[in-house]
Amino acid sequence: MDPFARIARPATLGCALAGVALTGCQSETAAPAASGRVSVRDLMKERGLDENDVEAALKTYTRGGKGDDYMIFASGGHGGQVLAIGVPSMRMLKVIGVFTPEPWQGWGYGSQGAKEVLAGGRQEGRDITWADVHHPNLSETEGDYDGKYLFVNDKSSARVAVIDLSDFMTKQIVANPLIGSDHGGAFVDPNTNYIIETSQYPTPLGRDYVPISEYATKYRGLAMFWKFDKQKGRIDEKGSWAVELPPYTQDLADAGKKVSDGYVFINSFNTELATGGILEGNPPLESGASKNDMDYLHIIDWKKAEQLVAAGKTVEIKGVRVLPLQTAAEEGVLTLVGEPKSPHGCDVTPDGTGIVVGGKLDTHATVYEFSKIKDAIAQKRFEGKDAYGVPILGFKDTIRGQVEIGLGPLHTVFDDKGFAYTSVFIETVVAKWSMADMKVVEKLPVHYNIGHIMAAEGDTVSPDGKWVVAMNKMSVDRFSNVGPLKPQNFQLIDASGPKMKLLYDMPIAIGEPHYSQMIAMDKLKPIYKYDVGVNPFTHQPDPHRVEAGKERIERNGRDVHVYMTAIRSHFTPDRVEVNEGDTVHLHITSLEQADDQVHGFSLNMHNINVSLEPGKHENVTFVADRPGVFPMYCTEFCSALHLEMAGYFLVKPASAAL
Ligand code: RUQ
Ligand code: CUA
Repeated sequence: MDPFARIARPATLGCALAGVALTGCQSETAAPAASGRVSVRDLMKERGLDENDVEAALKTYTRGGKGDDYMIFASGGHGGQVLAIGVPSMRMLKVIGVFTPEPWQGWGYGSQGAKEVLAGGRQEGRDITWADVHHPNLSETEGDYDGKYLFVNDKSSARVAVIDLSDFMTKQIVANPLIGSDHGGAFVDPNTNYIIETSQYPTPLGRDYVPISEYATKYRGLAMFWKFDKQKGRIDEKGSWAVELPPYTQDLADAGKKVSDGYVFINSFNTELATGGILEGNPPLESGASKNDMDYLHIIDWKKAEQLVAAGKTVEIKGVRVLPLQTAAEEGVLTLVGEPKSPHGCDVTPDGTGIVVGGKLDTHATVYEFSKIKDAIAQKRFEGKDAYGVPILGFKDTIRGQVEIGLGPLHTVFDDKGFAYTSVFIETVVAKWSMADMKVVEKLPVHYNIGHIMAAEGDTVSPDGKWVVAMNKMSVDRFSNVGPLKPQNFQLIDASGPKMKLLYDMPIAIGEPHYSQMIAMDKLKPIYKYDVGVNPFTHQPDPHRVEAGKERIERNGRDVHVYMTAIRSHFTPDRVEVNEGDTVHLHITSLEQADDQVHGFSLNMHNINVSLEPGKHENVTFVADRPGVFPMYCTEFCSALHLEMAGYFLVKPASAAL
């Protein structure tokens, strides 16, 4: 049956909705709503909607029970997490706990597995429980998203996390011991051999004290190549290495693909080496860093670097093998080329032949031609060397051309029809331009001040087109006011037609997202449940898993092991009594196998809450250092008798135990 048969179709509406499946376009008068339904025209009038609004609604509305076509993985900014969002509905599907404790997922509230992952993110033994999450990147196979893993960086503490997309859980965090911040990264080469992380603000490598007057000689940048073991789904820290870079402030970066596979391109600013010092009478860092007309695009031949590392041409700093700057410069690993001042985005085209750089203080997008870069390096056609001995290629010698974009171009993404889309911060528009003509064909205003931009499968060798998302820094008046701190605004753009069309505003209520990637939903194959007793962090049956009927409490000196199961609607055992000062080890297995039958285990006064998805096994260790009576209960409304899913944890005072 025509779903619109019972909806009156005013002629103006039906005809105006090009591409929308309203049948017929004859002049009809609004039929009285015999069924009791309101006519679309009346609804529009009542809610003050025009035809554009209705088209946008029909293109994004997703009925309950119907999934989305794409998933966005967006950085959660200061929230320290990653957001999963459906497209086109723009429904928030999950906030994945990454660098920051997240109680719903039991992330950082007792789970031994989560504790170990979060411990990987310690810097020099310090817990850092927030992160400035910037750039999620999906794992790739031959330049295409394979739907297996997601990597993301923490700019503030120079860390990288690995998220397993089989269960949407963070499985590893590594902390870079050499640098004080990162920004380029986490991005991958086309076969995810490496997760690449490049520094932002230079420091002495290892962050030890060196007076800032020695900035030029002792402070450095870094490109870290985290070796990824695809079999294990883990970063192999021992197999990882780095390339030392000059103390320019390296910024965004991308890996080459297809013809340019084997190379990495990194933007930089502050090639002036400004270090601030306002009170000392210097210009602020921002103006000191914007004097030169050109900064440097860094070109790293990582396959060559890999060989030199294997040949032992590295020095070890804080346990990391580092290819020294001088070696990188002399051996042709590192080459520079000028780029218009203070660039930001650095994006390799889907075919790998071009590198698009957007300059915040330049109105152009500059496209470098990879084959020209390669020729110039091969023929040693250098214009000179920088102060660190790194060869510099000629700007004119290596570019394909420049596109006049507008004020403040930042990032560029691509579609399947040869168009590029550049975010333009100051002008607050998306500029769509033709890569063949190097000309802007359309500008679409967005609200407001777009930072990053993302397209469906936009960073792969075969983008899908269809959808573009503007990730706007401000929302100002787009939503009801929630006080001075306002959400940022994701705007969904239909990019399938000849003209871009703005469809939907989505507030992001947790931190400032920077980058995101959008993957076709059919590439993701998350599991529905764990086999009973599986530890998600090892994917193996846990050695402490508990079978039904084998629940027990075992004491071994001052260690008490509680082997517990959870199933609707009880924990077994539901009474645990220990002595003050005992170390308690909870081993809890969920015996559930039905979809979405989740329990949670919380313990009063102990800051403990773990999530028990179907089949999952969790271990929790703590010291019972406070005598008393503490209810424990299930934190998920799992059944009619959910409130009854509870028990008591009793700690006998040391005095009474004697
Ligand atoms: S960066 S927009 Cu990491 Cu462009 Cu923020
Ligand atoms: Cu189990 Cu509520």
